[in-house]
Amino acid sequence: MPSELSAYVSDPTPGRGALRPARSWLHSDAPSLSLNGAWRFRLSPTASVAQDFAAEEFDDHAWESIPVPSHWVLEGDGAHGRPIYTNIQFPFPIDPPHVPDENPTGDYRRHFALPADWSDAERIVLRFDGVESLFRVWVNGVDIGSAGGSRLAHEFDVTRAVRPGDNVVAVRVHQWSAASYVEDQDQWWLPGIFRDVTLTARPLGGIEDVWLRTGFHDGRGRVEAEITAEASAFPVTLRIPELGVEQVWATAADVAPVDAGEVEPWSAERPRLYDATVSTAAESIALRVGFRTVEIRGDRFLVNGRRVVFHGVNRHEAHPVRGRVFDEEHAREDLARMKRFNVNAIRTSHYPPHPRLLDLADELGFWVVLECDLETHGFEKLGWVGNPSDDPAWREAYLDRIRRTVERDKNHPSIVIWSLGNESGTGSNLAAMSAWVHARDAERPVHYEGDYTGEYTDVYSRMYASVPETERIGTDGTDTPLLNCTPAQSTRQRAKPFLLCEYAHAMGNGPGALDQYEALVHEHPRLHGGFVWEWRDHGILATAPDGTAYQAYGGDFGEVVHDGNFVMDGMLLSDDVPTPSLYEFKAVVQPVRFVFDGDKVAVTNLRHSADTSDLRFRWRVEHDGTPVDAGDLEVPVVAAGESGRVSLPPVPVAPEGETWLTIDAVLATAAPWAPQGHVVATVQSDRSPHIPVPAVRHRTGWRPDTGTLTLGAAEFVDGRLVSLAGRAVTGPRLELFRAPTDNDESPSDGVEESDASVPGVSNAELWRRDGLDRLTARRVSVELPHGKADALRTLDKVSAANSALFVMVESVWSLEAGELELRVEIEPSRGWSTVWPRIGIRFDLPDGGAPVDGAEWFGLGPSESYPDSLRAARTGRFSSGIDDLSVDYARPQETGHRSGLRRLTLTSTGAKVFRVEALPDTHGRRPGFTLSRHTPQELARAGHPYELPASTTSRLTIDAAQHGLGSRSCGPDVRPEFALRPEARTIRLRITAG
Ligand code: IPT
Repeated sequence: MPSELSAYVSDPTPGRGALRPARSWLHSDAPSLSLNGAWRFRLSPTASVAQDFAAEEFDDHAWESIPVPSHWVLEGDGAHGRPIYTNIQFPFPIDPPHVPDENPTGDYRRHFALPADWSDAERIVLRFDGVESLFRVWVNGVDIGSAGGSRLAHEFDVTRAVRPGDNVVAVRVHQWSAASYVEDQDQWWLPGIFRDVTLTARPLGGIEDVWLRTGFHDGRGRVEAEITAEASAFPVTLRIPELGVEQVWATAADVAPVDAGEVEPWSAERPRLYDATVSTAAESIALRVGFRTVEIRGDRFLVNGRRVVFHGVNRHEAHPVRGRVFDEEHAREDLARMKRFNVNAIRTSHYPPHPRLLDLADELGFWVVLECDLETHGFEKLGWVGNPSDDPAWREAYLDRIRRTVERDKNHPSIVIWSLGNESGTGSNLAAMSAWVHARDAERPVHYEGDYTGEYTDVYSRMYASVPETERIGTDGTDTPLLNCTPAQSTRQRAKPFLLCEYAHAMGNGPGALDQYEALVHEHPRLHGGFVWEWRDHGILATAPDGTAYQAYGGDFGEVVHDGNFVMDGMLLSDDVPTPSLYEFKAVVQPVRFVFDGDKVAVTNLRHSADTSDLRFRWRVEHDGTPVDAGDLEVPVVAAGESGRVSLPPVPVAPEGETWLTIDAVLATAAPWAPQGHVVATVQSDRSPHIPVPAVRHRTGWRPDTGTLTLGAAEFVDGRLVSLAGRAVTGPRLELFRAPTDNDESPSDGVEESDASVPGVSNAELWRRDGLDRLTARRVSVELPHGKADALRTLDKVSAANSALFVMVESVWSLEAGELELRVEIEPSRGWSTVWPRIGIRFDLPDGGAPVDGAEWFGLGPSESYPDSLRAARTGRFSSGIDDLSVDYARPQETGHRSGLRRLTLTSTGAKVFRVEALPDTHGRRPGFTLSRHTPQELARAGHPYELPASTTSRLTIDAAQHGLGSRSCGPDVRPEFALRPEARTIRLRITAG
């Protein structure tokens, strides 16, 4: 590569010619022209292509057309290279600041007509809101400048280059550049002009920039304005019509704080905005201001004087078709969905989103941690040697990034914390960024997780701390120093508010323990909650060889290095489908909590500042899941932080069966993000009288026997079940295996808290070593009772090839009061040393004309649930088709377990096939069930849903127990109390036909 070019591509300092300082993304009435749309495009494999294309007269008619904004790798059906997914790894040699000669380079051209009435503009400015990663601009062949900083805005003065009538703009974009070293976020590498391109006419006497800091003190609003404009632009007028504010500043020196009088404050819960304008004779800027004051007092993070608890998510910009290209309608719907699931905060991981997103956050109401576009994670494997964060050669690049970040979005009330970036080690350049923020915006605290010891940040932050570690952070007087801290540094960090900038890794089926983290927040006020990793999967819509559409992840595009499905770790699937974890999150963080006390219930409002006047309370009573009574519960308005006790209605109790009282807090009127009646919080109370469980009938006098036998709905041949309710059945067989979840498959050693895990070896690997996925059985005996043939007893020894470990399985089929009962005793041998995924029995139900394709049950539902993720599950009656019982995780894995089963009816095209009643064991524990088209072994073998074999056999698994989910794919394993250790278990079922 010619050295001049190489010097350009590998220059850490951020381009040249772009306007500085950066400024706000403003809604101005100055004329502007969107240059979004079709551009001419040519892709070259290297950066060293002739630059003649920049000339005005260059003939581009043979070039193809590409939409702007877009990523070129997602356009043209694979003709423009393909997306690359890496987490920490750099997809090119670590040779900073150099990048490979193979550097895909996109050349873009388009014409535009300069509006005739722009001739009196003072300046014409060309703005790029996002280009990945380094680009250079020419207008009419005139070299304008260059810029790096992919998710940041760059503006250029093109006044001298444009002319009335037709103009040509040419842009060259390199996929790799020095900037790539500081943009190593865990996401797809997606080059191109992926945000808006806009030309604006800056009027003479216009407003360059404005910053309205709108504080809230003692019920009054206060506006501190910073106006950037030429002296000749004055007077400048601030208007907030609704508040009667009309303030004219004759000169820049006159600009002074304005008392806006009594106002309603802005909060994430009541996002009250006031329309404001700031105008000169030549230009008017429209803003929507929210009054709020951010403050740290001791170890509390306060807004408007009240502690904030973040029930947040990490939000990347990801879409299966558009990649990081913003779509306002989709973004709004996504944010509304967050609100419906009780999400109140967003960390913009790990870069500023499209600027419009912050307007939506202001409007819908979120606490936002706005993060700079910065990550150098790939240097970790070098022990951070050469890390740009501590290299003065990169200082200006870091400062440029944070300036562009803060300046662009500074007006938003939703932004309450600035974050310097993510996973960039530590060093003086980060400290310099923080110093710059402190000097520029003294009001909003600075966050950066990598500052473990708290040298330059205002809040203490960690990611993936375990529950006990988080508790230690919230507690004083423990001897254990905090991570990477001396005792003195620990004391410094404990003096600050704490948040988990990432926790509860939501990859695949999981996470568990959300409720344990939540409980800590209410016990230790220093803990301010956190941000689940992450909101959504980043799948890219692709087509399998057989034509099936699927969500692609790392490796699906033939990448040389990649990180597989680690990019699929959201609570939302790529196609916007909420996973059970999102329901769990919603239930765990619900802002209203209930505690029952006899015929009273205490209703506690855990919100930041909003009272409950927007809610209505409804109750209902169900007998064995069937509604018998319902009504409204009169709850007086409860202020934030307060509780109210109210009397419950008389609850009709069923003489037999279960009685459950459910209370829902619902929206009294529609909100911008949910309809009237939307359920915000739910609680259930078990009002059942004691229900005796029929005792196991003790039988003696068994004798070896085989032959054909019918017991109720079951038929046996040689002691083997062959049919149930007239349908062929195979099994039941012992099932100890589940298709490993991403957490089960993780070898990560973040396991200090669990007694069962082996650091560096995944649980799934241990299960495979023990052969749990390939158990075989040997029938030891088949017996019938002496006399009446009303029972059958079998004994099996279950074990795996080349293993001496075994499990004895004793099954007793009998008729009890005319009903068929199956009691299975599962008895492990000595020597099993790992956790087990499940202890269950599996029935395979072949098609038989019409497959078993649905379930109706009374138990926990409607979604799947596991021991450490049970809070969203409620007791009731539910029904579902077989396909909707499983979640389409991007990599097939364990799914569909429904806990707390009482009764289950399997159906086939709507007709009842047979009914299973699950009796609790002597400890009162109930089994769960899974109905699936696939065996765990089949699921475990498939990398994507389309790889699953076609199946007409339905598999019913009844589990005495399941292992928890945990968060080990990036974080702690299943907590010991939810880990399933090998143990003796009993399953008791009553089975009836139809
Ligand atoms: C953490 C990253 O900050 C985040 O971007 C994502 O990669 C997440 O992990 C895992 O999905 S860093 C990790 C080393 C804790």
